Amino acid sequence: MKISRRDFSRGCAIATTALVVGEALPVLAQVEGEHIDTSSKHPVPSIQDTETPAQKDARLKWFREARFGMFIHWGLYAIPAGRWNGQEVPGIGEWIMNRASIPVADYKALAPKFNPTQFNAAEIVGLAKEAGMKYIVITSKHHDGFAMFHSRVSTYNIYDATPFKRDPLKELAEACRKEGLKLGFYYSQAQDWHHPGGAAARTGHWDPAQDGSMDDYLDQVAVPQVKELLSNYGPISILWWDTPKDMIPSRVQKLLPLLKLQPDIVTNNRLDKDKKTGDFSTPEQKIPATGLPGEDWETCMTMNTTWGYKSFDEKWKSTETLLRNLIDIASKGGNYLLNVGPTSEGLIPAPSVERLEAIGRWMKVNGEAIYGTTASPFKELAWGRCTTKAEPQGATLYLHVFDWPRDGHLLLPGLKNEVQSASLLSGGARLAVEARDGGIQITTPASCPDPISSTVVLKVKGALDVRN
Ligand code: JFZ
Repeated sequence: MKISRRDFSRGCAIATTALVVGEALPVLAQVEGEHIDTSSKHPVPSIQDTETPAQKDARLKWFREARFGMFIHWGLYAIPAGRWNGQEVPGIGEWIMNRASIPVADYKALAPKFNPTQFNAAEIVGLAKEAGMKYIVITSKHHDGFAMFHSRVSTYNIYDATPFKRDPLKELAEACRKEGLKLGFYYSQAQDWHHPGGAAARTGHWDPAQDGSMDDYLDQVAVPQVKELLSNYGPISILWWDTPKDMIPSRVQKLLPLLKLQPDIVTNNRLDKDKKTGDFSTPEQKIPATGLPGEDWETCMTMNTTWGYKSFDEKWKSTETLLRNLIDIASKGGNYLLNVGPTSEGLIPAPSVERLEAIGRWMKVNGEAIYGTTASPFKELAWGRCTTKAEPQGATLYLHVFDWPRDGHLLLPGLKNEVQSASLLSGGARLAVEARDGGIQITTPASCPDPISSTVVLKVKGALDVRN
């Protein structure tokens, strides 16, 4: 079921009434510092607060099935690529302006040098699709305040301030539509180290040019730019807010109602500082040990140690690690948003391309065991992970075997269901199954189908019954 515009406008009517409640909050804020509201619902209603559970399920359906997406961190920071005045600047690449306290005017001077003529939206979308990714989230404006799209709100954008004179977001939107991938925008709503009044985490402002009213910045830059992003690029599937520094309810209230421009949009929980709005949590660079039961979530992660391109960061994770992360995340019910940081020419670094291609080869064989699956019913499996699909007559268990059994026996402890069949996903060879130690034992061939992870498909009857 889709959420119709009519349903949504009803939601807005409720929202307008409820805003009155929100208006009392700034007063409270003065009395109690920033600890304003501890109730579970944010005082500012959003789509999430005004739809029915069934409507929410419908809106999140694609996101829950997708499991794998591409994060793109791309901006002016790709030019210094981690070095300023000949020095390697510590920390993540896109933070260089902050980490090196670069004056606004000096950083701004990068713009006329930004000419990423090698940028090819079709190639990037093709790479993501080949890797098995179902969506892309790109930095439309990171903390440096530079818009990677043709904004009419501030000339500090890739179309007006660079010789490139193209709008990569428009090109990506078209390519995504053509290939059937969803597109999301990352937007740094609070931190903006360029426009006066924008917040600066870690250090605070380091250049008087940054000083100003945060509310004016929100009204004059963030709100109209988010309006542009949600109006000019067709269907936008995710708004990925970030670092909600000083995002008190009165400020959240400026941005949250804009989501009605895209009634089907899915958002993360980084809009407000209390994490009370949004659809999904965003564990960063880590996989929660037991997932986040009852929540939708997405782990975002770098392939090396930076989001924005750094020329000297060679600490690449192996394809094995990346793929096993994806499987681990799927087995815990989450999504994996894996980052690439294009260069100042617009190219994705070769080590990232190689890894994505390798992941894609695995996904072609094993994707069925990732997409649309739900979390493992087992607490722990010594040899790997499990994902599941509930079906009318029973369930499918996908056994992701990281450590292929040397003794030819794969033990599934505590599974009580009657087994219908067991087979290898690759090639389909049938495997023998017998009851063993209160669970089942599958006989496996000697040779390991895939050293990274081999998939055994187990069909069982009835509702899953596992005694952990
Ligand atoms: C933020 C950004 O500052 C960073 O540049 C990058 O875009 C990343 C994806 O997100 O960094 C964060 C945000 C939140 C946490 C840590 C780093 N956190 O909640 O631990």
